[in-house]
Amino acid sequence: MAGVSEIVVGGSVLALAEGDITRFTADAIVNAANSRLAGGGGVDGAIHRAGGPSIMAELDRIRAEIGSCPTGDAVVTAAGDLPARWVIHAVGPVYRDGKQGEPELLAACYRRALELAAAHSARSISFPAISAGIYGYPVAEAARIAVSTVASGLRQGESSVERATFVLFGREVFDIFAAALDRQGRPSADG
Ligand code: AR6
Repeated sequence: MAGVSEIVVGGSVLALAEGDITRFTADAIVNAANSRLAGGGGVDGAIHRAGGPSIMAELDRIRAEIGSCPTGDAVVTAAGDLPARWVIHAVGPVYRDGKQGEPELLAACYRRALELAAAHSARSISFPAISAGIYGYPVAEAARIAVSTVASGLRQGESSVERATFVLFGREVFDIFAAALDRQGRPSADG
């Protein structure tokens, strides 16, 4: 399935790319972190490996200050060796059955990441499919929430973000996001 790979929302571009987010240049890269901000596998492991130890050193300082980052929230560090200025460490929910507030928490962490990007005057931001790996969120549902939340954040128009890109690992996840973006881009979904 081809699907669309970008749409214009509120004067900004919402795009999809397939690949490794650590190789993708953007002002801000979003990490799928855990609330301990302790690093881990998946995209979190890749970001710390590629970005180098300065990112964890900064998270150590943040942890000393705030303890942990609640699910649905995010914190910002510099991006070390990554092709970016900031990493926004967003904490998505662990998926149980979808009735434990997971949709709201997933939407909250995308909204928060966009807010933090705007607070740092970022013009471009890249997102992974938060919660859709180790945290077990069904990908189609995670994609629908991700695309609609970021689209509505961009549509509000006061953001510095001119380009938001979902950088997706593997063709399968890309195609699922493409279907969600396609639905979002239709006039009826766009309001
Ligand atoms: N670039 C882009 N996407 C990636 C990359 C990459 N380099 N690597 C993996 N993905 P996950 P979660 C995709 O598991 O579900 C960690 O241990 C992956 O295929 O990284 O939010 C944290 O510390 C999937 O589609 O994040 C937390 O404890 C998506 O990124 C926990 O995992 C998200 O998968 C967070 O789990």
